[in-house]
Amino acid sequence: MKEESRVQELLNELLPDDPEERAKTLDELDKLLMRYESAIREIRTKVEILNDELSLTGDQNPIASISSRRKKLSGILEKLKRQGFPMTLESIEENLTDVAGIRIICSFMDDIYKVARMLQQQDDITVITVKDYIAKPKPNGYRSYHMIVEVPVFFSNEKRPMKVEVQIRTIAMDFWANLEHRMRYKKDIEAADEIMDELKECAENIAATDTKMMIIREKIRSGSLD
Ligand code: 0O2
Repeated sequence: MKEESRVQELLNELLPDDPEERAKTLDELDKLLMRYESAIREIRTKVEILNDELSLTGDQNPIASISSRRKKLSGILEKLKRQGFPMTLESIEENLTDVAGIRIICSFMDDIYKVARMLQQQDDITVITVKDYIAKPKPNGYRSYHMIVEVPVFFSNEKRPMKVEVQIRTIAMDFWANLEHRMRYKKDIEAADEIMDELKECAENIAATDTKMMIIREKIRSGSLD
């Protein structure tokens, strides 16, 4: 089935038949997606402010880069369907935690925890879940620090708590995850087991290098006069 008609089919499941109700629900859907985009902006601004402040106190840009994305409508509907959740707007907010996503890339491993702690301490942020795949890597070698947080977003006549998935990892972990992600979505790949073993080995090497880079940074710091 063509992608477009598949999305339309899923959308039809979510939308009521009555034309007036249908238009109303479409409007609400637009608003919901806008709220997720606003939530991303809230978290992104918080992270940028932290980075500016940490840079001033001598930490030299602990954050290398920030990227964010709002899941596409097709991805949202597919995930609801795949996981057997009701095809409703309420169900999106209740059951999906990764509609809004932000990825923070740090140079050094300890900066990951510093940034995570600073976000967690902000009193308008509610931490829903934390998955520390750095302390406990996935069997394939995946390392990253994940949090689902809720942040209030203020609109003209209401305040809405919105969920955002925050992923924090080093440049090297991100390099690895991007390549592994490509592998995961490639079907019928030859020598898949061998590649997975090689990726696992790279993940271990990357973890060792990340640790060593922190040690070298400390040596440089303590050896410098400022
Ligand atoms: P995509 O294609 O990146 O969006 P969830 O499926 O999110 O409801 P889960 O899987 O328990 O629940 O959440 P988890 O473990 O926090 O993973 C969320 C996201 O982290 C994934 O989203 C990936 O982006 C990333 N991730 C997790 N495990 C791996 C991994 O082994 N390799 C890589 N490259 N990325 C990983 P999606 O929706 O699964 O995928």
